[in-house]
Amino acid sequence: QTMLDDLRLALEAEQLELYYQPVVKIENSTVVCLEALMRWEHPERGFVSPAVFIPVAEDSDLINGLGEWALRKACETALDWPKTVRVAVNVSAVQFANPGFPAVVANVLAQTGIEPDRLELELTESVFVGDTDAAEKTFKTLKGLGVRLALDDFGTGYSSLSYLRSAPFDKIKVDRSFVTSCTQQDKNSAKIIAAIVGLSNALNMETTVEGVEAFDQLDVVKQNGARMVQGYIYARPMPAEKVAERLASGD
Ligand code: G
Ligand code: G
Ligand code: MN
Ligand code: NA
Repeated sequence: QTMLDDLRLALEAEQLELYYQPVVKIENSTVVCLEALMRWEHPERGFVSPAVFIPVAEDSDLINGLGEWALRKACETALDWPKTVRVAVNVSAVQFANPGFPAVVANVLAQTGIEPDRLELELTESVFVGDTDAAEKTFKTLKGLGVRLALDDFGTGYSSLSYLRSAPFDKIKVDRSFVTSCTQQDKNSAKIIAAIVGLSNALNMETTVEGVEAFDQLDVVKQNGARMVQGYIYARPMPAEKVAERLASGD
């Protein structure tokens, strides 16, 4: 039994789960959004990271079904939250390149009834690899549906500023590697964070800095202009029941 076979069965048997990690406004510690992250606990394999199984799914058409499941589940779950709180869903570049993807998003919006601007799709720069005309068309269609678009893991991979010129992003998510390395010794990472925040502001986009784990890191990113962060310092990804508790407790 290959991992792909097991993953197919897991999707059918509803053995996959979505965890949610808060994105927090530093100023008042309020949760503005939660990022959905897939979790898979297999009876024999144990916990398998999405960093392992997403690439397996991407090698087959399973990524489309898997992605659609996550979109629908995340939107259904977010309906229980205050309307001011958004939900972010990661979209694989393979899923994004499927011509049927915008229709899937439209269906999920219609079927769940969630306000489109409460759904944020997280895309990485890899969506631009390949047919860029097709990618731009998909971006336009998605914006037309009213959903928000975030550029994930910014600053790593094939970062090119031209992507920001050609695609209608609402938010940039600064890759956590900049936070990991922003210490007293390494002043460059902090300056890069400041520059990305400045760029993002100039383009009327929001910025979330990812991977903040410690108070000294929070101080540095705050001093460099960040207003929203996501990281273990506030919360680890948690099951939906915990999210409801946390949002109800008001912090
Ligand atoms: O939460 P964690 O660190 O385990 O996630 C590892 C990687 O898997 C991250 O890059 C994350 O974006 C990706 N990932 C998690 N959930 C999903 C999902 O639902 N869809 C896609 N495409 N990627 C996901
Ligand atoms: O979608 P993306 O590739 O950005 O996935 C974010 C990943 O980062 C998730 O797998 C999540 O579990 C992980 N993560 C979130 N906050 C932290 C953090 O503070 N530290 C570390 N090491 N990982 C984090
Ligand atoms: Mn993400
Ligand atoms: Na990221």
